[in-house]
Amino acid sequence: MARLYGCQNLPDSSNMCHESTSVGLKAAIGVPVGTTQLKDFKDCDAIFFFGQNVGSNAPRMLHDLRAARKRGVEIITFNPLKERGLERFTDPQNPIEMATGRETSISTQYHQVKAGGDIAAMLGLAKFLVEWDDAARAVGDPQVLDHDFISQHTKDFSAFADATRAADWSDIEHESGLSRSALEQAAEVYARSTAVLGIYGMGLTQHVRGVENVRMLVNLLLMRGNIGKPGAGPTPVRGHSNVQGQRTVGITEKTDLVPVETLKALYGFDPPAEKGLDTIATCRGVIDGSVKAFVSLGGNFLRAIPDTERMEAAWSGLDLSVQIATKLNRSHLVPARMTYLLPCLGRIEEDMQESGAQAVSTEDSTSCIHGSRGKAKPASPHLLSEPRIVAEIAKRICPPNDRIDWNGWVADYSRIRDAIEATYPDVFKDYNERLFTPGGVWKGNKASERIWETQSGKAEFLVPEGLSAAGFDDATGRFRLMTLRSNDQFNTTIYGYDDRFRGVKGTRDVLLIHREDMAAAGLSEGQLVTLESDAGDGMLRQRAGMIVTPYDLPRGCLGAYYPEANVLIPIAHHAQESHVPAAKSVPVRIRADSAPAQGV
Ligand SMILES: Nc1nc2c(c(=O)[nH]1)N[C@H]1C(S)=C(S)[C@@H](COP(=O)(O)OP(=O)(O)OC[C@H]3O[C@@H](n4cnc5c(=O)[nH]c(N)nc54)[C@H](O)[C@@H]3O)O[C@H]1N2
Ligand SMILES: Nc1nc2c(c(=O)[nH]1)N[C@H]1C(S)=C(S)[C@@H](COP(=O)(O)OP(=O)(O)OC[C@H]3O[C@@H](n4cnc5c(=O)[nH]c(N)nc54)[C@H](O)[C@@H]3O)O[C@H]1N2
Ligand SMILES: [Mo]
Repeated sequence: MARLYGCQNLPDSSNMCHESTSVGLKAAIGVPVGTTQLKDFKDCDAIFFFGQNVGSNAPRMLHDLRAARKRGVEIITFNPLKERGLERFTDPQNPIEMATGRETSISTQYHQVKAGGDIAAMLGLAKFLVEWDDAARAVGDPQVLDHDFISQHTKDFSAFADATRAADWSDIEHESGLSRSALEQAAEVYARSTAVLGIYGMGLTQHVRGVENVRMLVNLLLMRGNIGKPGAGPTPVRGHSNVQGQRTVGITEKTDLVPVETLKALYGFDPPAEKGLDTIATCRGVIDGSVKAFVSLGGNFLRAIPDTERMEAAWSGLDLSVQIATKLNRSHLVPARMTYLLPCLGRIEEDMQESGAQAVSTEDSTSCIHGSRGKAKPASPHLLSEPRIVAEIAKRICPPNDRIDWNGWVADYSRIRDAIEATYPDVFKDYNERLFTPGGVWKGNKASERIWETQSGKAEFLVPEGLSAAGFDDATGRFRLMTLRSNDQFNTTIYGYDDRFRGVKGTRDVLLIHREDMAAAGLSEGQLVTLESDAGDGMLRQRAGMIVTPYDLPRGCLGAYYPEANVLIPIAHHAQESHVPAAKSVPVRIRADSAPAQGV
């Protein structure tokens, strides 16, 4: 509908999430997604785990981690916070563990890296490896790096190796917040492991240098050939059930990712040639008035994006807001000049169309595509499905096109899948026949076969520009704020006020702070403070009534909950290449509240 209408302004949740992965992995190894599958958990002998809170946000993976641990796999974690699920796990399906309270400890090493300190930490690991390798080769000992792989498959290794040799240990220690000896312990594990998974989440992607974070992880993996063999490879943990799949079928603002010629041939129209708007560009467009209308297919845009107050104020300037959703949310309460709330069926609900009950499909983090058929009775007989709503809008706004059978697509979704297959024949061969394959249909992944669809045809090392991913300088009184999810929320939907693994109860207005930073700032536990953005753009952004809560995290770093803290993030504070809002290192200052804030 968007392309026929003539625009590909398709901002989506991926723009706020793993776009740093899509950009970074594509440039480095030629695929925008992870190279691993679930079976790789059974073949790895070490896991390097960066910035993902598995216990709350990907709990099913705890079983794979636990099984790996039981096999003796080393799990080396880098996270500013001691996340409970990464420390230890009691298997709810194991009667003995449940009855005895026995736990499996998960991480074998836990490194509380500074927020934004991962480039430095990974450079430290790489420096050890290069230096050990230099020394070993000088005396004819077995090499530490996989030089066969490096010379056959990669580009720019020597520039990267030189950068590690030149890096200064005191800078690495300062920027990572980790000691040289701690990094040495981690590097030793990496050097002796033969198959390493590099797992990561928002702790790497949501930084000004989030793309470099991802590419540093790839650098590390490439050094010992840890891509394209069993048990090894970059493993981004995605969020929404179909956030990866929607990209695969063309939801993108980037023309070069669209099969323009195929669309032309199939449907006889000229798809837009110019780049569309991503999430950040959309925010800017709403503020400057160049965006006139917003159609939302799911999500809670106004709550998920940065700069909440500015964006809510600008929203009323839109001519039109159309919100297609399964549940009411905050974005629905902020009207444009004309607003439509269109409730729709959800994926678990039965979706009856002319040809019978319909199925949809999703793609998971491991590039497996699964069919999904709703079984629950719809909340109301009046609910329409998403394809129906989109088709009805499209019929009214798109230029007539006799090659497009909107009604036929809605009557039978397998015909939409036929069209997807025709558009992407390699990925979606025999799509309908294979839809319900047990375990899903693996989409295939060229990098996992060591075929590199990059500019150079090789996997590319990157020399990072600097050691900090934060994108701003440290200054007295300036902190790095991480905006986090609690256990009792799913993104912008808050289910409860407890965060049980972190020991937070009854409120979300907490400010997690190191005890010594608290003392140094003259604050006391339980005191109310205001957080103020320190972006230096002259705009006042603040959140009052935050409860000072001493916590085990690195000095200079703070934690608060998303989405409440989004008011503090300037729109301009985003990953350079991917435009992911840099929600894991926001420059802020703390001001003591004179009077208790309202509502606390
Ligand atoms: N229950 C539940 N599950 C979810 C979601 C939810 O809201 N609730 N959301 C879904 C979605 S859309 C997504 S994208 C995923 C998100 O899942 P995660 O990727 O786990 O995202 P966050 O909860 O934001 O937490 C990021 C983690 O990174 C750490 N971190 C912060 N800054 C840094 C840093 O600079 N370096 C390192 N190494 N670590 C850092 C934090 O301490 C935290 O443990 O979860 C998905 N699953
Ligand atoms: N500060 C900060 N900001 C962040 C993040 C962070 O870590 N820190 N994380 C970012 C990330 S990773 C993400 S993914 C985004 C999430 O941003 P969004 O995707 O915008 O937020 P959600 O809360 O997942 O959206 C949930 C809403 O989607 C609708 N919905 C649910 N299911 C369906 C469906 O099947 N169909 C339709 N049509 N509607 C449905 C419901 O109305 C529900 O209220 O937030 C981003 N924002
Ligand atoms: Mo996400």
